[in-house]
Amino acid sequence: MKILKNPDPETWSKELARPVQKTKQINKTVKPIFRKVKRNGDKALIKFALEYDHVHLDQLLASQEEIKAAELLLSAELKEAIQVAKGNIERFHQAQKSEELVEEVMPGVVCKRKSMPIQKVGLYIPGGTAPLFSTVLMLGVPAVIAGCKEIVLCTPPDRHGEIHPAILYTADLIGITKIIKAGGAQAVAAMTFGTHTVPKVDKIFGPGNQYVTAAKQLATKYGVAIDMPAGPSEVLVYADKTAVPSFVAADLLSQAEHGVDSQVVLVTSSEKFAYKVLKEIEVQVEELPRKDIALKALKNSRAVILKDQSAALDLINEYAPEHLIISVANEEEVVDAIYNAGSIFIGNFTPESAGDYASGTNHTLPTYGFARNYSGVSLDSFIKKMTYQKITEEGLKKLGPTIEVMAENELLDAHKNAVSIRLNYLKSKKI
Ligand code: HSO
Ligand code: ZN
Repeated sequence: MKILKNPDPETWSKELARPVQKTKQINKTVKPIFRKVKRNGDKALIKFALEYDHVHLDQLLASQEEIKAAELLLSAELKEAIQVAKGNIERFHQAQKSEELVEEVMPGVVCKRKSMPIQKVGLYIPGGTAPLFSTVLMLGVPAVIAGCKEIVLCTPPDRHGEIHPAILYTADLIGITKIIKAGGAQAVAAMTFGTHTVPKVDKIFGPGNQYVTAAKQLATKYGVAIDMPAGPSEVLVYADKTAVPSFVAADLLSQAEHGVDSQVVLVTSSEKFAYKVLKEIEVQVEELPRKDIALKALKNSRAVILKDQSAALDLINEYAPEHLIISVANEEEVVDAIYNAGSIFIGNFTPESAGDYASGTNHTLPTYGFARNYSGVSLDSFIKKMTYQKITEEGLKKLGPTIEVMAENELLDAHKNAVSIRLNYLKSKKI
């Protein structure tokens, strides 16, 4: 982890640049995959499973027997943990429901706004080195609460053609029945175009490797929406002497273990504190099964010493971290000064892992500085808002002339006529 002492603001963006993504090369692979899935549907998915997952699949859809069997493979302890997490995530996302809005803006002119679920959604759950069953909760729970009509989940099978039992169990617990054994860009392509087994969806959610990310971007070219441009996990910890070095080290490592291209950042006013954290990292990383990954991620990572708090706040807002942990004495003041962060964790006893798994907030968050202009996933991500209006005769008499003069000045006479024709009718009716 490189240490930066009071770096000049001019150098911040360069010094804290995230690892670059090789998008050009990746798109070269992803585009033909899209073409083949579009043309050959299920057959292409089976072929790609053989090529990339090294398994021959007879069935792409996970069977009810497989789903039920998964439950028997999990410990009671894990099942209970998943249920507790599900309860909290449900509670927080249920609370995000908003009332229908009705406003009579003028006598006889009533406007309404109402939430409508996106009808068909696709959830991508990565397999590979870490089976992210927690992501099934983070995407599935709000999709169900929103009332999405069709929820399809794609996840890559292992070499035996199986899906991790915790992913199957969690999906089943939420009520997701369409679980497809497909991973990578081909899964995203299948949800984009639809195949015999995979329904075409309106919006695709979920994290994934660079191929999945590129595929999601490509899906938008075909009219499919995506949750956000996703990148590797990251955390920024802002800590002073009231923080605990071993806690901070553990938090930094918790995101460093996600992937070699993850980035973690420590910002602190005290150089001594920074060294204590670095020492703790050295000790703790030794014990991690994913030590090699974490060590590589630490190479992309920085400890920034900034004596001046207002400079530290500027740096955090400029960096716009996916996760921000605030462990300082004047935490409230600092929290209020942050306007760019995906999700904020406050105080010494709020590890970021809490939000990753079980506290209730969503862990699908904007990375790569996108916290500047994107929100994390929430109930809103599965909803669109529709507006309605009803104008009475009286209402049109009042509002009509306003519309007429505006239309006339935009040189759109047909627009004007749509009002005038009615006003004339009302006038003649009166006589
Ligand atoms: N920190 C990840 C989410 C996750 N962590 C899943 C553990 N499991 C992205 O925010
Ligand atoms: Zn995590």
